Amino acid sequence: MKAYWFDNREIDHPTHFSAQGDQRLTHDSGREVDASYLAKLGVLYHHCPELSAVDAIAKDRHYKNRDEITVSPQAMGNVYEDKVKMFFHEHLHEDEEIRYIRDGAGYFDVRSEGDDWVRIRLEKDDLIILPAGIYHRFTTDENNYIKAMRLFQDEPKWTPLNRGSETDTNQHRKSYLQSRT
Ligand code: KMT
Ligand code: NI
Repeated sequence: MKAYWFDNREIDHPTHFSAQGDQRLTHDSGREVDASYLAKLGVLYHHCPELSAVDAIAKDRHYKNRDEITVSPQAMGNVYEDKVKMFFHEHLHEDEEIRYIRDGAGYFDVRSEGDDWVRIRLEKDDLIILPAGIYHRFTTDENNYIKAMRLFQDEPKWTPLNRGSETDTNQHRKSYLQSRT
């Protein structure tokens, strides 16, 4: 895991720019964000080389279900590009989102207190917990490959609610903002 302030202005690999899509570049401002600031946002990180650690977290938080998803052109075929664009739409969920990376890498961007993006790079064995109500988005990196375990408290219900006037007044959003202060 590495977290840093997202640099909106970055054009870091001009040769890949149009072919790969801007969202998959690093956008690293060089200003790091530490785990304690993530915790302030309600974002929790765990390094889990052993699956037993994931099982313990799942048990502790009353998670009953899980699945595995591979996001890559090989696994998804021609819907891959559309999926990646969809994941990158800023949204929230009314439930916690837990992701455990099994292989490959990707970025979760989360909104800071000042509504700036913090980019969190996750690789194999990284586990992240995003609280309900936080605005976020996801993208693969330039390698276009991530395999992740998704954990669900009950049914796979993590409908993305795209940011807008309705999400700003959503009860889960309000609760999240209250928990952050
Ligand atoms: C999400 O929440 O955007 C996803 O599940 C993306 C794939 S899991 C790394
Ligand atoms: Ni999400």
